[in-house]
Amino acid sequence: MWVSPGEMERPEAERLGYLRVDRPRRGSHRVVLAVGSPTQVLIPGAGRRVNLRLQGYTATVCCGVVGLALVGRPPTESTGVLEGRAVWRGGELPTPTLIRNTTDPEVCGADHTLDDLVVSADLGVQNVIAALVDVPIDLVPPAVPGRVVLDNADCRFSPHASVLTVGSVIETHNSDPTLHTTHLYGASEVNLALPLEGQSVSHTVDRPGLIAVKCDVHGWMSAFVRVDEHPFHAVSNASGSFRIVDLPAGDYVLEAWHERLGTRRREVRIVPDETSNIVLEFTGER
Ligand SMILES: [Cu+2]
Repeated sequence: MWVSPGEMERPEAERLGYLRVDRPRRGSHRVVLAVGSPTQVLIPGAGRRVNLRLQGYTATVCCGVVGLALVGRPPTESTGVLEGRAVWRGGELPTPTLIRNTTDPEVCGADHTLDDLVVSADLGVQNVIAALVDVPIDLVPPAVPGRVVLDNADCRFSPHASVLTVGSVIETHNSDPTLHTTHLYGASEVNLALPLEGQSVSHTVDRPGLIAVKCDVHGWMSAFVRVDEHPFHAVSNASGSFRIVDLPAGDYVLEAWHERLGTRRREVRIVPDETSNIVLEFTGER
């Protein structure tokens, strides 16, 4: 993309994040784009013709640029949709691990499962977390923090698997008349105690990665949260299906992870205004 000076006034550039080139000089040189998630680069008035071309994480700057500002992806960029389904291809239908419970049985009941492998009658695998990996930073839209309510209900975490972007909030809630803790391990580490029924506690996730969630009181309670810098991720539902929308057209690698069945990586191609489909097969071999 080539742009000319004067497309943005300096105050606007500073509001969006101004990256100064300290020693502008004639001729071409490269600048690392250190802020934001840019795909469009606008040059505040430099008093002369300025050309700039995005090359991934760097920009090539010509002719004495004094600075540049970065803005988000234009809304007109071509996008597509990815629909997928996680299926069991490992033979006999598996079942979640059963737990005989002796902790708070009057509240939690006597039997539980780890919710660690839920397969539908037509072989769809639930709770597979699918996400694009190595997404170029210039294709990541401006962050929109989200929220997941992680309910401690009937001595289970719900939802069992979820996805968030960096800066989002995990709001854990206790729907049971007993003490639960929401203990996060991995990309975010904190132990949130919920001694009272009806209580909620919030925690902001500030790093990408996988978070394993456990309750210190009830060992069978578990959940997983994947945090990404981008919103191109989803969790398979009860029929094994997932859908990711607003994907910039292009070729990507999709990573699908399941707590018992392991990881699958597949290449996917996103075509503008079309829906791409993918089937992820799990056989029980990690
Ligand atoms: Cu608990």
